[in-house]
Amino acid sequence: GVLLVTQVALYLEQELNKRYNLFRLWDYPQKSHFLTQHGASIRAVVGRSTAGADSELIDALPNLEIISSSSVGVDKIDLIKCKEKGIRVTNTPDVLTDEVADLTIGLILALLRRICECDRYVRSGNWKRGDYKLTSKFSGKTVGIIGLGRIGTAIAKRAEGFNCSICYYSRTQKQESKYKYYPSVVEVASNCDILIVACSLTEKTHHIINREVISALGPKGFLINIGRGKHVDEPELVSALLEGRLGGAGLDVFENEPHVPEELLGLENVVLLPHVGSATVETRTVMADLVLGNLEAHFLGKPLLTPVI
Ligand code: 8YV
Repeated sequence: GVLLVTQVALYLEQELNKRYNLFRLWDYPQKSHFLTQHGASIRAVVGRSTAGADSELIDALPNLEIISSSSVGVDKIDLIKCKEKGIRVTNTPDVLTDEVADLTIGLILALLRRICECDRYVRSGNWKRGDYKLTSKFSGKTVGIIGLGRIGTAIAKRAEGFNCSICYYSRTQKQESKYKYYPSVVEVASNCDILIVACSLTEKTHHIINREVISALGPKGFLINIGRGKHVDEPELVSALLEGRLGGAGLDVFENEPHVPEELLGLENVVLLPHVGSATVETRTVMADLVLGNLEAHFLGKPLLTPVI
């Protein structure tokens, strides 16, 4: 059996249902009851960024062989436990890189040029009462990127197209990169106009955007988060925005999705998106095919397409 731990694209769910004996965890209001009854028959778990497999779930599935996640981030999976137990884990890298990088540029432009607010201005009829206020230019600004991996690099390439200077922080300097490296996030924040979070979520990157970083970015700086909500100390971000200590924020992710801090809803200098970085028909379809491909490879005893471990 295959256990789906959260709702996924309909196409993926239908394909899983065609190929396997599929259990949907949400069909069982009493999770513990489901696990005692069916736990031993589950050989694979399918999840995504909203739900994976924690230590408790893994322990309840004695015959689990593989976890295939429809996401590049695997922060909801207990990788240490999987390694210990020899459980394989796969994700969906590369296929969503362009999509997330495109959305990041969209978020920057929406935030700096206030595109969403402009749209509301026209719809409300306010244009007839006078011109819209002036906004901020993107081209030529300095962009700081946290995490120069696949997605960070794709964002940098796009920002170069806008004549931006690029600097970055990552655990180690990338020798092959022409961008300016700073060995700390605070230094990047002090030296850029737009700070973008594009690293994976680990214990080390949890709250990597804290009060000190926000202060370094300052009242003219903009924060963009397309990583995970937990990269940012959200209460600190909210108070900095409310007190005018940060210029603005473009957020695709939040600490406690789908809950967004109430205080942000009334602010004009934020753009709030419902975690849609990879959410196009094209990309979600390729992601689904990769999830299915990994499961198929595993059950045929072939090498996994995109193994994490
Ligand atoms: C999605 C993501 O939210 O890939 C990731 O890590 O956060 C996104 O692509 C998602 O898991 C798609 O189902």
